[in-house]
Amino acid sequence: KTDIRKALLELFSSTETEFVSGQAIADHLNCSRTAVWKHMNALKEEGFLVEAVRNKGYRLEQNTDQISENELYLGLKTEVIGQKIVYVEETSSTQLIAQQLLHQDTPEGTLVVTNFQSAGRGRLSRAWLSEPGDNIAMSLILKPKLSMQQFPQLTFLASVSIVAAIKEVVGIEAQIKWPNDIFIAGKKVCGVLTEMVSDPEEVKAVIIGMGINVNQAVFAEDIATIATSLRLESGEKQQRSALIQAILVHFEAFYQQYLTEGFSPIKKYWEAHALQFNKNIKARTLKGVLEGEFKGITDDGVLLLQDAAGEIHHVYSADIEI
Ligand code: BT5
Repeated sequence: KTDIRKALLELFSSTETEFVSGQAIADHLNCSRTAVWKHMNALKEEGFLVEAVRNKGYRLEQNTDQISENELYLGLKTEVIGQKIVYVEETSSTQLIAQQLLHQDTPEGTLVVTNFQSAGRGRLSRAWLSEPGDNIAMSLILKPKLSMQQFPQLTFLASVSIVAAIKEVVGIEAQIKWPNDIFIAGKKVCGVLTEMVSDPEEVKAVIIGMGINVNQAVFAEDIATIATSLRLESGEKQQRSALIQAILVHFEAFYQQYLTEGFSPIKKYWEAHALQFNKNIKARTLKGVLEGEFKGITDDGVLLLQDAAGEIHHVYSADIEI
């Protein structure tokens, strides 16, 4: 079924704004015209804008959701976060551009955004895949005065900001999977990558990378079963710039609260949106698999897991199975 969808989308992306007759689609897919009609309806249900005109055939509305620096600045209600935005049409990774900007002494709150990231990175040199024009790939630069132990807290801060923004703009209650994934309906819609830039004396800055599947509808084979997008979940195309602005506004509010009141209000919000909170989980660590109830996180962002014997384990690094 995903193969048919892929073939359909490929057909439409090569025809641009032209109508394609039902017969031509049927020939291309090697199926009946009734089947074509069913496939087109399925696309419609997934949120694609399908236009069907008698005697002409079908047309798929092309991507019109552009991002630009101007659009991102317009009406942005923050004081620091996103007050400098660097937009690039294409890059290997926004994390790298952020690093280069830091060498030029860019201010706190600088945001790097791209329309297409060709070599996005996850944690532990895993890949972050993103189709051009559909998604959000961005990196935010912060320069807080924090101790080494506090830095992981910024990942959680980013997660809660994204969850709040998705709720506001899309109307969906997303969940956070420890440590850095955002899930909707059991699938990953966003990943956060926090990197420190330090010299031997001090931490100089933090770069928070955020990758969000927004309007992408088809995913590469190896992530097709685990990934979803805001469009797939809401049934509607989303405007990326509106989402980015909402993330910046929520980030600034949480960040100010964090700097004055500490981590505990962030932690509360995080735990209230945590996937499998107080439920049984399996944590795959380097030393083996731990099983038990997920009891929350510590102030250092360490996962707390209570095993069957009642003992609490501190999990510093692991993949959580759901
Ligand atoms: C992450 O890593 O989830 C962090 C992703 C951060 C990406 C942003 S985009 C802007 C900035 N610039 C960068 O170069 N990176 C940041 P991790 O927890 O290691 O998860 C990676 C795993 O998620 C992969 O191994 C895949 O299994 C899966 N994955 C890859 N692309 C995905 C996608 N688009 N949607 C859902 N899952 C994906």
